[in-house]
Amino acid sequence: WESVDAFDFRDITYHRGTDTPAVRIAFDRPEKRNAFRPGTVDELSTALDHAKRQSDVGCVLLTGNGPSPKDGGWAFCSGGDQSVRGDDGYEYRDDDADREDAAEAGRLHILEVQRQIRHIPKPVVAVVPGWAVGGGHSLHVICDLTLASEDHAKFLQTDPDVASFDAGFGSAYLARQVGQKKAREIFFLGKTYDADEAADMGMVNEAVPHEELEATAIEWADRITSKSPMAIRMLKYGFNAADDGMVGQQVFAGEATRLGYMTDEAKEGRDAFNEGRDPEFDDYDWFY
Ligand code: 2NE
Repeated sequence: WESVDAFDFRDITYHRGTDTPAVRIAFDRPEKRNAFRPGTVDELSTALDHAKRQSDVGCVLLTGNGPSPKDGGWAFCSGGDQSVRGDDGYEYRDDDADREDAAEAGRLHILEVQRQIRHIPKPVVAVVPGWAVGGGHSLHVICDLTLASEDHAKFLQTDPDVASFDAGFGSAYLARQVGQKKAREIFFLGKTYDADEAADMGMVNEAVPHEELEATAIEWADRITSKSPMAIRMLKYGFNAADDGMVGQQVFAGEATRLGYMTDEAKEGRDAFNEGRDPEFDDYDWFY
């Protein structure tokens, strides 16, 4: 990996593969179990937007750095930082308040990041080295794939303990993955599951020994990026479409439009308009 020089992030790290056309975005607050505060979410959003625009990058690995220097604990992400939770969302406080773009109102813009992950035209893999909790659990749920450390990964929903509720993708999309009864168990009983249990119930793709986690993640990125970018993009949006309503249709249709524009038939439509003549579509078949 090499650091992406364009950014000077504080709460995340952002690297690009030297041999693999992938990026690695990592929460970097291990002493807080990688909880996110508003500035963390801003940085994550910026990195995801940058990754989206890199046409030579085909996969995003989202993970959490560790271990904690305080106690050696590992985390993917423990959700919203409760110490900066105000009365209407999460607030820019302390050194977070120095940010030029700090908003006055409480923020819940991790939900915007969920939509970024959902819509970025390349697979996002949650690489879970430790705790995935609350809003951090929801982040792994929305990622396209989840790879977890069989030694340290733990999955837990605390939303109702802190009077929060991800009633969107974090729960409803989770139910698509593990079934309604299990999803309700995860939220209503708040049990902790290890990586093997999470894999058995269908919300984790694979559990691997901790020391193999990053190497396996890179191997997955290599496999993904060896395939057709167009096919992977269309498949991601196809998988999304059924659950995303008209927005899912719109995103899928946008990519179909792009493919359509690449045809001679579409070029004829464009050229005819620009040349001020009637389009000549006789050479193009009515496929069946
Ligand atoms: C994550 C968990 C289960 C870890 O437990 P453990 O025993 O391994 O560690 P510990 O000692 O609890 O945590 C280590 C340090 O990290 C801080 C702790 O306060 C502690 O700090 P110190 O005492 O060492 O100073 N820490 C951990 N998680 C934090 C957090 N989320 N905010 C602030 N500090 C945190 C255990 O720590 C835990 O249950 N954490 C809370 C999980 C949680 O409830 N998250 C919020 C859910 S709501 C949400 O994320 C959300 C949403 O659902 C929708 C929109 C926006 C946000």
